[in-house]
Amino acid sequence: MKYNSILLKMVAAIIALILSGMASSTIAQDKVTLKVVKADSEETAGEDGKAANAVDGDPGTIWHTQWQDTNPEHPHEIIIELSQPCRISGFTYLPRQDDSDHGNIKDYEFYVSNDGDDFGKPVKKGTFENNNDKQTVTFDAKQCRFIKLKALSEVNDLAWASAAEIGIIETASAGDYIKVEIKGTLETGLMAIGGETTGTVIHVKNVTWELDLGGSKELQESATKLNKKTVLLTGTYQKIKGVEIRERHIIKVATLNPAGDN
Ligand SMILES: [Ca+2]
Repeated sequence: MKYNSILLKMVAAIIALILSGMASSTIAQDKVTLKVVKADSEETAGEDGKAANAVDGDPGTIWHTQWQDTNPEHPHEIIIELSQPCRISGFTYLPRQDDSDHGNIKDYEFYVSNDGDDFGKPVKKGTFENNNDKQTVTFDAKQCRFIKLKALSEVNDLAWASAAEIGIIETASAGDYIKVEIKGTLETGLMAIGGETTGTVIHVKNVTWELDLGGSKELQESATKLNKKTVLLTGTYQKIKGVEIRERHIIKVATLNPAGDN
């Protein structure tokens, strides 16, 4: 009897390990997308130079400041919103890829912001190379929701600014996280949440959270030992894109301890 129960526990632990591997292999972080929220000027009559072209992923389309009826002077600026707050360590500027250099930015300032209003001082100032290669500018990582590229001058000292694509460089630890401390009932074993199978969950009142034990043997052992028990755990909350359901709410566990039975 005793031997059987030990064997069962070992099998359960192995299943939990396999499931945690399956769960982490089917998840993918939300990709950050960019949206232009403001540009001081855009040419939409003489050509399709709308600001949104700077983030449409197509090197063949450009943002270009007005040139048909009026030629507003520098500085020019474009403000871009990220689909989620992000840690970035730089940005990229792809000049227009046709045979013109009109609007190619020479001197620039780059800003970041959390609210889209207060951009403070530039995180970087510089001068782009005078060619149409993609230019990458890096700086110490900054958390932000908005970026602003300000053009101070043009390669031929003309009035315009243009861009084929503007992008961001996300740092490895991209995205926001929320630290959590949860007391609830742990459950390990094969179960389904909205069509997804998962290995370990915690029930708190009527809410069930998926747990990511990060492949830690120690945490797996604790989870097996604490099955159906009241536990206190700490970790970080993440929203992850699911395969069968749109969003999965997952707690990446840092510590897992018994909280006394009740
Ligand atoms: Ca484009």
